[in-house]
Amino acid sequence: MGPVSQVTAPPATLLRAFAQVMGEAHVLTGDAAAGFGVDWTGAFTGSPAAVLRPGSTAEVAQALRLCADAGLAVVPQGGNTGLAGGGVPLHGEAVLSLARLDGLGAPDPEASQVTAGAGVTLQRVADAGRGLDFGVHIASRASATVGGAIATNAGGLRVLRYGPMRAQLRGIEAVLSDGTVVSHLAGLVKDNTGYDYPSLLAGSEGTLAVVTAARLRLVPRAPDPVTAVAGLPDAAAVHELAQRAMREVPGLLSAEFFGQRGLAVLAERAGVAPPLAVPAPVYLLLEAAGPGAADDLAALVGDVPVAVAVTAADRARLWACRERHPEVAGFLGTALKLDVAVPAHRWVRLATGVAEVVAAADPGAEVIAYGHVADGNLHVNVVPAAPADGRHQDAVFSFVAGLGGSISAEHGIGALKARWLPLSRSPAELALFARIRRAFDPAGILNPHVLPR
Ligand code: 2HG
Ligand code: ZN
Repeated sequence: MGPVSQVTAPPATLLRAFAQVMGEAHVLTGDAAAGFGVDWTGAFTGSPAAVLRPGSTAEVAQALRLCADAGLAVVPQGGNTGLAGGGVPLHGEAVLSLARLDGLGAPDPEASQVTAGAGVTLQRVADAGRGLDFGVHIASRASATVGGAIATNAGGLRVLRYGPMRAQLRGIEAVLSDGTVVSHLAGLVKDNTGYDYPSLLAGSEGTLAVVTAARLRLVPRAPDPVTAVAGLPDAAAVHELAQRAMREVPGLLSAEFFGQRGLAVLAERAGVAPPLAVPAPVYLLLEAAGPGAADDLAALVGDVPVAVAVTAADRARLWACRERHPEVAGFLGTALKLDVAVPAHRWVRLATGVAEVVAAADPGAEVIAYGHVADGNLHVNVVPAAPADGRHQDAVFSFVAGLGGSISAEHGIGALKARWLPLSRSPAELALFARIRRAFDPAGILNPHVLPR
């Protein structure tokens, strides 16, 4: 597929046509559009050709038809909390913001499901019904939206229990680049009637179709959660305790890893209270709920130094130590967010070896590593000292590929990792990706610089 023509300033006739579809107030250009061109980390900055803010699925369809006819490339955008630069217009694309699709249906208590517009935040889904919760729990849940979380197949803090965003999908409504609306929202758990395209859209990073709504699984709200933070000597001890927790704590919801360096930065720069009186080199946060959870956690940790919390306020204090880690690198500079995963038995090698691997490429770089230990997922946040010219990705991703891992566990490929995708995917797979993509988006206008085409 050839490159789409890039229109940096759409002609006035096209802007007028967009305004007729969604109202003038929702077609932004110039300064009003600039904020949509920068990602949360500040590492990716582009200039949107225009920002389109449709208010309904029909308006999305009309807008895409106009874009396809004009050859105007489009980057769909949700809460703009992505960390791989996949949701910002780095090549003069138009931004299609789904924020106004914020309708949330009444939850269906019998099916434990709800239908949510693409612009609904994950926090609103979690609060949708009494006694119910949402399985995907991420630190940015107050801003991150359903459409973006599907497009990146977001994971987060409870994947070990409920799976990632893909596992919550019971149906989807989406618009293809020619304006065709495909909708499958009945929410049937058993439904073997052909291709599972909702699952294919999960993790497609806005390249196949624009998600406008989803039917989502809700989970019972976990009763009386208990949160514990154990101080441990090294990554091997973290891994071993997390493995035991998976086997011995039936109510386990989370197993999260962080280190003393990140904690010290958070204490100094953000006033976060350290969990233990005596600092430990590394920490494992465990959360469990349900009958016997407190006893199970106590039996598990034995005489390891631990802080335990049961009230919402105390739990929030312990969680801040982990949930605010994404901010640490930002306090020190502009972060490269490298989100990788390896098979369980290689996680210790990854966690212990990655700082050295980065140091070999850039001795002055700062590395803050933390993550979801039970998923084999490590967030390697790098604050470069040398130019961020790809050397850090080269080093970390080659190391990870050598361990049989993935260069993106839960954040996606975006612009940050595009060059390195062949480390995780074979030529045959990449060619198949391109064929799938052509079937969904023959005009080649959907996020053309993300994923192969
Ligand atoms: C987390 O687990 C998020 O906190 C963000 O996935 C990780 O900022 C990051 O690298
Ligand atoms: Zn994460």
